[in-house]
Amino acid sequence: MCGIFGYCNFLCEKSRREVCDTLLNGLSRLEYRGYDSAGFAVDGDIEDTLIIKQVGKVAALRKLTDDQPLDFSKPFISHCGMAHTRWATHGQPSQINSHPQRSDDKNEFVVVHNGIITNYKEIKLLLEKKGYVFESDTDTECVAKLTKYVFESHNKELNFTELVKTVVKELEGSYAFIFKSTHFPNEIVATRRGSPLLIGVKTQKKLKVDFVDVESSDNSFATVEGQDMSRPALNRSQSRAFLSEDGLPQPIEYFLASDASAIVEHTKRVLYLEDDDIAHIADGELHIHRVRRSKEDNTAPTRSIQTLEIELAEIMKGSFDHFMQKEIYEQPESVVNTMRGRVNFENHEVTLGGLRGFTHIIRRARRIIFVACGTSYHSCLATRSIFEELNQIGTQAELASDFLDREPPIFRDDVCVFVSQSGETADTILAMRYCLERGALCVGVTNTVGSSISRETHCGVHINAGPEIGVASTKAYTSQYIALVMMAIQLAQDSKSSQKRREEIIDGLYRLPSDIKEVLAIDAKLQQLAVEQLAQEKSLLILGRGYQNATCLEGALKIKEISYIHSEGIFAGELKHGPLALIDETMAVILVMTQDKYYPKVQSALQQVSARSGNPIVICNTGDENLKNHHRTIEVPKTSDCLQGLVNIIPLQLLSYHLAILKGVDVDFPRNLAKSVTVE
Ligand code: G6Q
Ligand code: GLU
Repeated sequence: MCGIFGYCNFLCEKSRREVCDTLLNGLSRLEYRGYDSAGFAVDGDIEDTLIIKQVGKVAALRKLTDDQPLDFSKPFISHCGMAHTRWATHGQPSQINSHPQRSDDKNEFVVVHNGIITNYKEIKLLLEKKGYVFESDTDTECVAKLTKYVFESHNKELNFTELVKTVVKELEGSYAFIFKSTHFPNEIVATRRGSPLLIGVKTQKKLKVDFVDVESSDNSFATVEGQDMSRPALNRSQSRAFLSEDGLPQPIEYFLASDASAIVEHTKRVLYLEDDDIAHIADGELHIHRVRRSKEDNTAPTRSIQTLEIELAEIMKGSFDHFMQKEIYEQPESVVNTMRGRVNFENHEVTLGGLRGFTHIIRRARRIIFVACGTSYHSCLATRSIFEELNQIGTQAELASDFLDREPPIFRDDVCVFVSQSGETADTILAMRYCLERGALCVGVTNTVGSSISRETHCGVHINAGPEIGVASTKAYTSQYIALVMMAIQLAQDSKSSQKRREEIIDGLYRLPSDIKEVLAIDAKLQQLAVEQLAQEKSLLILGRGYQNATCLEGALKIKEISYIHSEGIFAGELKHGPLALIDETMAVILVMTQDKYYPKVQSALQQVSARSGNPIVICNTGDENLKNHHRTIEVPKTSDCLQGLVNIIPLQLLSYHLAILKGVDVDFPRNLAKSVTVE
């Protein structure tokens, strides 16, 4: 989904050029999240708000900015600006549909939005009846115009926080917003429900405390129509975090963003907003309010200011041409990071601290239900059978969207595991909340600290893969896979019968980094294969069986999503039930045929394909002379059967990358896709 970025400087002078560059650079860090158009809002010269926005990527916006007849040297001792990269959900990518969206042609209220307002049509109808004229096709525009309407309905008496509180109470759907207004100069208000938003804080001196109070206010609210109401008595506690020693306001900068990759180069001190938080930045202070302050609101009374663990280098490409390539090559390290401090290779033990106190409950589960989307779903498929083998608990893998469509029965003795790299995928979040409501124990497996899934589940495992910027998931897949294998092992650790099996798997995990390096070493051969034998194909079938079912689905997804070549993963056991009709001398086939108990059955699939003049490329274990002498092969090292998919996916990741390059695709920004799909 899209990227939101906000920048506020207080008592530290910045030129308009510096402000615009900070906003533009922030957007470029978020561009992988959605990038069909971009824009920002800054102060003009006469207490007005300037909006500069453009269809296309951030580079186009940067060029448009440079062409503006503005005095870029103009200094601002205090200023609030905001920016947005869009991944359209309502209204085609176009200049007018880009964000910020505005309330009127004077830009009295401007807003940037990540998410979907599901009741925007009703709001739009109400406002059109009140005489408002809409200029865009977006859902977001109704929020900007509703803000103006509410402000005027209350004789312009509401303060910025009260105003936004009143507006968001009328909204349904998911959002992260930043609001800016000419009525509230040098202030911004940010709020979220279902989409991520965090705030970085940068000060010259150390902060006095590392948390911000959530300010209580009484329950009386303004309403949309200007009814009588007691002005909510906001108990504006002086936010202790931002006072300097002498109690005077200090120079300070705030960075708001959809994720940490846009903040880390400025500061590592960040605060994660919770759903229904309203953050108000004014006079150098950050105040946190709640949309609804009531007894049921069991969020913490403060928001801690945490220290980011990621480094700037991690979100840069380094010597690689693309983030995806970098992340494929990072896997020997990222898999170690996933296991670090959790696997004791000497005594063959796994300890996942995030499950502490819940392991005994999970062991008694009636069912284990994985729920995920896309690549994350494939990591569940890859590990489902080792869960069943080691723990003798029925384990199923569900696609979140299908799960939500079916609304299946879920019981208190079910354990539901939500796997999500971003931790913000709407389908997976909605499925999680469905299961939470029904009393199931919910486990989160994510790569993003502070994400909705990691915060709302009862317990969980952070896969520690480091930020994954490339839209096509690679290192997150292998780290999710390993995290789930570690979970399966930990759950079985009190059983003697599986002791040997667990030791064999843990020894395989120990060798995994070198196994992956061995495959990365044949990258040039894979590139040649792509150039000489696959680049012209219109369609590509990938066959696998058993543990390799997931490999063939994941390999096919990689190829289709970044090279746009149609590719289909087919369970080899299903070949004769229909797909075999596709096989002839022209159909490109990759067959995953590494050594495991299914090998003889995959052998018969190979014979079926060959008998129809198929000429598959076979992914096999190094030294499989039989296959090497009769087929084009990609040789990979052998490991434990349930881990072999971690090795077999590497050549498919590399092949998809090379095919995309040959097709001239912008690998890190594949068309129509975004890194995190935070809408249904
Ligand atoms: C795959 C894509 C995509 C992704 C899903 C789930 O290469 O990245 O399929 O896996 O959209 O995303 P999350 O893992 O963030 O929930
Ligand atoms: N729904 C809004 C739109 O289509 C926001 C999309 C986004 O999150 O980028 O403009």
